[in-house]
Amino acid sequence: MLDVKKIRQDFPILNQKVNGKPLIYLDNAATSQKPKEVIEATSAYYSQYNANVHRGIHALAEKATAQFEASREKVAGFIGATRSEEVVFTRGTTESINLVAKSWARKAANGGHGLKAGDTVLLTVMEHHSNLVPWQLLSQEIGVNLEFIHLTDDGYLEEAEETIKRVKPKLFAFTHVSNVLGTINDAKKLTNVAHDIGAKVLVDGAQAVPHLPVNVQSLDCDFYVFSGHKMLGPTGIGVLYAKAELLEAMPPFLGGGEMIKEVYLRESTYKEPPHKFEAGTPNIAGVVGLGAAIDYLSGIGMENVRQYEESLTAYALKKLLNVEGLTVYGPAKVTDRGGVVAFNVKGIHPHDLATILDQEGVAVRSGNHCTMPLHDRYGVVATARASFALYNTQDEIDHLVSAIESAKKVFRVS
Ligand code: 7TS
Repeated sequence: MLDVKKIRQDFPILNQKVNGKPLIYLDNAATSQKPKEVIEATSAYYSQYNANVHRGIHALAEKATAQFEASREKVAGFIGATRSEEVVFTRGTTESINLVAKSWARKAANGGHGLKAGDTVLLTVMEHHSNLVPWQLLSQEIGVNLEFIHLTDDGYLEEAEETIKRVKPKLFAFTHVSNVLGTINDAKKLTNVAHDIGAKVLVDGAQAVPHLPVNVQSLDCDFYVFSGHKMLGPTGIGVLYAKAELLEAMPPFLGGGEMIKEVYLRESTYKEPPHKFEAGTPNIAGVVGLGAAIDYLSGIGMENVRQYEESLTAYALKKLLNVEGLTVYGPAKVTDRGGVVAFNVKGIHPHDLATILDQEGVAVRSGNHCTMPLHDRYGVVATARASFALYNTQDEIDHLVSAIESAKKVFRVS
């Protein structure tokens, strides 16, 4: 088990009052807080070795480049990639998915990769907008068909295997863990089924990598994407993992400095991956901070993180389901879900609920959480959502529940 008391001391932001009450931060699915190790690593870059990477040969530039590339190695090790060349730095999950949609998908000429009019992209109804809109844009531009795996009432993918076999997609893109239902999809099995019919697979790991052990080689997916800021790292930095042979065949995403070998007036040659996809000066401080976040998580161990968050989620589900008039969305079985609990309280709009919780120092998110189709599926416009991280405690969940009870009194909901 984790020493949560000790862990909490690493997160300076947690030690404060909000609206006169101790802060209880339960909005980790939106973004996590940062340990001092990450803050200090970012600050050390700016205060000790700020320089551009991959260009200068002076001492600071060499140190910055070494730290930058060391972070890439750390990311590769953390997700079990075979080589660090398979790790492309982006601004986040959203940019990583757009990179695949712009580069891989729009280029059918490269060794048979890519998509063309009439090809099918299979998605699911539980996707975050960032795994819907890029494919809608592609559909409007080149005429691919979009198909969807629907959801069961209890928050699972419905007839996933049958749908994959029936619609025979060229690409299947789905979330590893839902940011609303919490559902952990069986990414390995789904990837296997999709590969059997010849599809490529993209897994959105934004809510998985911060909370579960993830190994891309074991999953065998073609693309895996995630964001630094949800895994204790800085904002503005994310990752696209892709199998080496795919990256090699993909055309550049953005053009400019850093990504070229030789430039002539009318044409250029490009560097090998991953640099081919990293045009311009990158978010160096972000990359360094992400490396520190990975060191921090690795020091604790992702199995331990998962075990602790699972027990916290079990506790939260038990407590919340005892509140009269409260509906929880997603699987009842805690082993099938991450630390995300979306709910509604009868008679109180989630925005009103979140406002009252805020007055009690409890930070939750309310709204559609960038999943409008998912909310449509369950016939609600919005939900309130509590989402946990390794520094949350049972005591904080007790406060959440009593704050919900106070809100019910304010709104005279029995
Ligand atoms: N995919 C999933 C499953 C997500 O939860 C999010 C962000 C994204 C993609 C996009 O990540 P970004 O870092 O590129 O923005 N989810 C949320 C959320 O649930 N509340 O705020 C952001």
